[in-house]
Amino acid sequence: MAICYLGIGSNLGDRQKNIRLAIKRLNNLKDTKVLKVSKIIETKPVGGPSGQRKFLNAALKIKTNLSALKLLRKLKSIERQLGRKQTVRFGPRTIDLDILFYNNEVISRRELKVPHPRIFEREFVVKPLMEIL
Ligand code: PH2
Ligand code: MG
Ligand code: MG
Repeated sequence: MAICYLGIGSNLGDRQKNIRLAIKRLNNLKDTKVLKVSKIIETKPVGGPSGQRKFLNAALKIKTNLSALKLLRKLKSIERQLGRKQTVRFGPRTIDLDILFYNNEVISRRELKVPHPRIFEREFVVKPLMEIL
């Protein structure tokens, strides 16, 4: 069983609903339970095209029997189910689910880097994360 911290964000559509639904889907994954959810905060977009809407961000603590890579695939699938389209880097998205930590593992693959390489330069990640750590 792994303890894992995730970042979640949305700045398209009904942001609150997207986040609530994503958490629900996550909790419904096999052998996965959401243990903690931080407060949801509104944050200024960092990077990406100018003029995009503010984000709602939060952090989650989960436990899971999925490997980090399997978890990543499930997160991508939830993102697609909630209507995420691939657009420009850091552009607007209905939902974004990022693995921040997976136990104490260090993973350096093309498709997945853990700990997430940009945690500490991003207040929208650090703030909710600190709350649940
Ligand atoms: N995610 C990004 C890029 N910029 N800015 C905010 N405020 N919140 C985010 O979740 C976010 C961002 C890439 O994933
Ligand atoms: Mg992200
Ligand atoms: Mg992402």
